[in-house]
Amino acid sequence: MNLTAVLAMYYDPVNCHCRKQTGVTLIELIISITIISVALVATLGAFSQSVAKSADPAIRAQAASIAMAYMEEVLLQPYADPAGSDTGGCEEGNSRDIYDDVNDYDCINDTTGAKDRNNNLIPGLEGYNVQVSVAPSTLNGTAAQKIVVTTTYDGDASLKVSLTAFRVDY
Ligand SMILES: [Ca+2]
Ligand SMILES: [Ca+2]
Repeated sequence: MNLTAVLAMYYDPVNCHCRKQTGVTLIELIISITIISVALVATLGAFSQSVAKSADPAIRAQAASIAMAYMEEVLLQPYADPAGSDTGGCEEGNSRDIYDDVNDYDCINDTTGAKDRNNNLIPGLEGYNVQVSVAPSTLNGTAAQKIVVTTTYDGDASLKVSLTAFRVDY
């Protein structure tokens, strides 16, 4: 086979191996764009759903802030009633403004909004609910009161912030 015959084989315009297309046709381009669009719509749809279902960060931060404020107030109280008449619960009933020991706060169940130390509703925080439980416990073998503060939000049943602390008799 001479050179002419070889060239004719490779450059034969009929049986051509030399004129392969290097681009894409319009049909291939349209199909590719369609597939990418469908994938993009599906991805964005899943993303927006997960964002919509997650709790608002501002509301979660506010709930945590309320829980910390209640917890701080409880921890600052004397371990037992100063009058020496501690019953192990809330001797003062629901009168938070005269609570004077840690386990008095076991009666706190604010379902109409977060309240201040004087038992007054705090404007703007009516949607938050706060429950406090105080129970005898031990911390590394030392008698302690276990305090749990739980905050929820009326507008989002999935939102729940819970803080736990131990108060020893120091
Ligand atoms: Ca008391
Ligand atoms: Ca008490």
